Amino acid sequence: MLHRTILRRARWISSVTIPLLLGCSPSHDVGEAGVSSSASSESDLVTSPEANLRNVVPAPVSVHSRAGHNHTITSNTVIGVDAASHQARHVGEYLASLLRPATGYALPVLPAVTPLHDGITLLLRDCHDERLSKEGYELDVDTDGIVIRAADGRGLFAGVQTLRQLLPANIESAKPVKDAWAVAGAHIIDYPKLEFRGAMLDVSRHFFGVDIVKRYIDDIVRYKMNHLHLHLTDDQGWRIQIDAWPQLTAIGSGSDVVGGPGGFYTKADYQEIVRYAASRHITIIPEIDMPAHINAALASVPKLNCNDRSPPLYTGSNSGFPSLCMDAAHRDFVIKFIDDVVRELAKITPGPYIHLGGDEAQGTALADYIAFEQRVLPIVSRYGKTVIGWDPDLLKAKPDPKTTLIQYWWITPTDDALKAAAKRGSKFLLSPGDITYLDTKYTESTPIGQNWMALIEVKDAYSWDPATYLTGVPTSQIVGFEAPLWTETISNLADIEYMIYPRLPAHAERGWSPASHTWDDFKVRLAAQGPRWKLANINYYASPQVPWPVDIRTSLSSLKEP
Ligand code: TNX
Repeated sequence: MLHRTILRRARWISSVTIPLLLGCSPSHDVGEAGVSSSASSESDLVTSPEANLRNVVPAPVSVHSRAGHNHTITSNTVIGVDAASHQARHVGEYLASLLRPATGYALPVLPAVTPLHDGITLLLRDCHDERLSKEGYELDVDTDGIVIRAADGRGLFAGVQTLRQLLPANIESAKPVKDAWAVAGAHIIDYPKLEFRGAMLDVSRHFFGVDIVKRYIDDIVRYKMNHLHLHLTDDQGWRIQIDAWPQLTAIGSGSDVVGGPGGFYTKADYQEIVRYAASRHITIIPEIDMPAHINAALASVPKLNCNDRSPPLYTGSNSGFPSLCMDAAHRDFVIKFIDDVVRELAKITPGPYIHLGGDEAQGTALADYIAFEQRVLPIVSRYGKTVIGWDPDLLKAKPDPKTTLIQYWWITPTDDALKAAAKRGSKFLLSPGDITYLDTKYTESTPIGQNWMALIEVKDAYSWDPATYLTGVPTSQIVGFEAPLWTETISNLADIEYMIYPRLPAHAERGWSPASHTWDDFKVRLAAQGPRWKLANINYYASPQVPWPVDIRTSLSSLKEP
């Protein structure tokens, strides 16, 4: 495998609607034609309910307009939630919290059994249609009100994200604004193509506090993402409290990639993140990267080193040099250390996964790497979790497909090792570095970010289908995708948002929507998101590839370039 320092030198630059009749659909009339995805004019793009209906990202599976049946949210509107369900109530409260600031309306949340007059009603009901799945929903807008139906809180939550985009962009304002809060009459059926749609935030190279992580969660749920991977440890910092090894945070958290103050999450902080994520139907995946990318732990615990001496904290951007010591004198100590860390982390992580890294272990001999992984991967299973590990590295250890999910970050989708792993039954999470890496510069002149693997403009980010990306691996073995944000060059919220917008919505659509959508229809819908980001105070890269509406183009200079 090529190492990334070599790659740094040789850079690669590199609506159709589907009407469906679902078994659990209520019977009702829907409009004739599907809605095509191009706005007719730029002002239309920003304002009309019909344009909003055309411009949803990710594009829903099926959209039928009901012309003449628009519904307007007013000060009398109520939010109805399935009387029997906590989940529906939580989603209803969340919806109210989204709509109250801009509308200034009370929007009381009331129990409901059937759709409420002048209401936005969220109903759960038996729905055995496989296609609708747990995250699918149906959304009906009629003169009398709006109804979202789903089999699960996750589906209601996804439907709420769609409804948010059906409202005028002004709904993103934090302060009351005068607007006609009209939503186009419609019947929408929607569900995801792939079950795992994730983002990663590296909190080791730069540490980001709980509030920024919450904002990141709010950023990714707009586009129906459902997993957040936290890269909690690396050479530059250890970011999670472990009671059995207090040195990890007392020493190992005290710096970052540029020698800044660093920081860490207490268990209470981490649990607060997990709770906030769960309230938005996001699963948190914690990563403890090993046996390389481990200098912060080596700096904290001398006996993890073969010479029993801790190196200093590392403040550069190189990788691959350190390794946990696996010689006969240290092996048991190191395994006990890992067992403690995984046990404590598993206890505060309700999601099914723990990520053990495994990437770029150039400082570990291959035989030692294989022996290490074979010993360590089962620890995660013992604590009831599925391991995720980075590949191409981890496949060298032939991990058990039943207990390990392979996160593929390399850029050779025809790789024989992958095909062989697929034959053994492995499942894959896709993060090809030259497509999904959110720390990558858009162009040579992007002021932050890396360029060692590629330059990734928004069109490049949209130019793949995770379901069919790996040659010779059936779609049934692709769980989904994850877009990682490494943070060597990224140090604050404005930087984070500049790198994820607008590429994250591109990946989100590739993971959610039918593959038939094209860049040409996507770029128009993406453009319509710009005013929403601006109103939500989200910093973003105003890519020249996107036909942003005139009124935001003229005010782009007010956006902060990091
Ligand atoms: C590679 S990809 C890494 C990270 C870096 C990133 C920078 C992978 C699993 N490891 O450690 O932060 O490149 O682009």
